[in-house]
Amino acid sequence: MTTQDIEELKNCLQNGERKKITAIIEKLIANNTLPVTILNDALIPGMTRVGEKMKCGEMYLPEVLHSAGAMNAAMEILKPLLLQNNVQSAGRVLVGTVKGDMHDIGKNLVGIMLKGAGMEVVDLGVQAPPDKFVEAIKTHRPAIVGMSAMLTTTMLGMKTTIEAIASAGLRPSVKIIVGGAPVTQRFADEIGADAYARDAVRAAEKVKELLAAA
Ligand code: B1M
Repeated sequence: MTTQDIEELKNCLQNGERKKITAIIEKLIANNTLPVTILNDALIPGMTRVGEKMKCGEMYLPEVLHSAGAMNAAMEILKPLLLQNNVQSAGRVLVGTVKGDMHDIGKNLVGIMLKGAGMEVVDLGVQAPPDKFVEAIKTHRPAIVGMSAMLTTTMLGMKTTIEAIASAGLRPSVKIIVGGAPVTQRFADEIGADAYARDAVRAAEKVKELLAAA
């Protein structure tokens, strides 16, 4: 993958060009570029650039939605390729974006990496309130619960969710991992999570460690 390919992919994300981004990715795959390289070298930095432009008022919400649509279209192509190594379930993981937060691209990526590492993933979707996590733990009995938050306001919902899980008497039965752009190791420690991961690849590694220690 050349620097020109990378720049083109970033531009496609910025301009929300679904057809073009899928065509470029298909060409790169046909030329044996690794899906994880496309993801890490072009798509994630591309979305970061969208975020920077959003922050300084160069891009507005409707445009960012188009960017998210292009990212999702790209992920549709990469997902089956990232899952190719899928093996027998190494453990069940419940994932969700917390209450009030509708960002799901990062959470979906974490889900893909977990599945790729052989985990069974139950996805609660976005804007999942604490009681939805509690009910899902009762129903699905996961070993691990993963929470995602992208806003400084909604990340506080992770604390509330951990408290709700504890109040329901379910805290000893699960290990909890948290992540998302504003989340840090320090915050994870403060709210009593068992682990924090900066990105989806590290999330899958941390979950493996948690399962091994359980
Ligand atoms: Co929003 N948004 N957004 N947005 N958005 C951010 C997060 C923001 C940083 C942009 C900015 O201002 N620079 C900012 C948050 C500021 C803050 O709180 N500090 C922001 C804002 C303000 C908002 C709104 C409030 C805007 C408004 O309405 N005025 C609004 C909130 C809506 C809501 O949730 N209630 C809003 C809305 C939206 C869209 C709907 C338009 C869209 C989301 C579409 C979707 O997800 N389907 C959107 C987008 C796309 C973004 C940015 C540009 C990109 C997010 C993304 O997908 N990144 C984002 C800017 C940015 O992040 N730089 C921004 C790519 C993705 C692969 O990375 O999600 O970080 P990420 O996930 C990573 C890691 O964080 C980690 O691994 C992933 C992969 O490596 N990770 C985990 C994530 N979850 C994890 C869980 C784990 C472990 C690791 O364990 C379980």
